[in-house]
Amino acid sequence: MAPMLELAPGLIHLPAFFDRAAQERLVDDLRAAVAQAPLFTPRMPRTGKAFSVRMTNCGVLGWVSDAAGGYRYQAGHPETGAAWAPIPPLALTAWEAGGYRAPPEACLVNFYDGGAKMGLHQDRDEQALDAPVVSISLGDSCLFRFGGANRGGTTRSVRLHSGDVVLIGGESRLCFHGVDKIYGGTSTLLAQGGRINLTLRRVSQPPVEG
Ligand code: MD3
Ligand code: FE
Repeated sequence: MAPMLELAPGLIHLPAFFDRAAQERLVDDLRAAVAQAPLFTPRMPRTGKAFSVRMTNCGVLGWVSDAAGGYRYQAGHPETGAAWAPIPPLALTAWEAGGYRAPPEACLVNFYDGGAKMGLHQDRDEQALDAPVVSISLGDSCLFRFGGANRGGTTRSVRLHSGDVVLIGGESRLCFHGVDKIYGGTSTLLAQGGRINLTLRRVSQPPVEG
């Protein structure tokens, strides 16, 4: 594993956290997760505009969005009602690097084809804002952009590669961020190309320790 890089206070990049064998095992687990709870196309609240990224989830809660219900976490698939598959055990090793006292409840799985992007946004649908969001990149590299906690400030860009982990906590937990570009043909992990990002999240405030 390469050394960690602190991109901003609380924003930690762990390049090559997962080796190739681990990346392949994660992809195998994700195939099973998609078989159980198929990819869906989320839609913006109110307008119903489709995201270019397709999604599924693992864990007891999954993040979903549609015109009528908006952004939310729920226990089942928005179209089939199926329960989400368990979070892959290897993904939990990246969560442990974040040092939070309770396990993640949700693992959002984003699938980017060559043309997909994600606009600048904050992750603020969780109650446990003291918990980091832990991101795992698989497949083609991307250009990731992040700024501060206010929209419209200056931003910086970083490339994320297959096997990289990013911990988004502390002062950076509410930073604006997005994915500007996928670099096609930069990884052989996924036979059809594209990029997968897993984000592990604690949604509810954990119970107080007894
Ligand atoms: C936040 N996903 O699903 S996660 C999302 O690559 C999402 O699919 C992106 O944003 C993706 O909500 C990015 C990783 C990440 C990396 C750096 C950040 C999130 C960050 C820096 C600041 C704030
Ligand atoms: Fe996000």
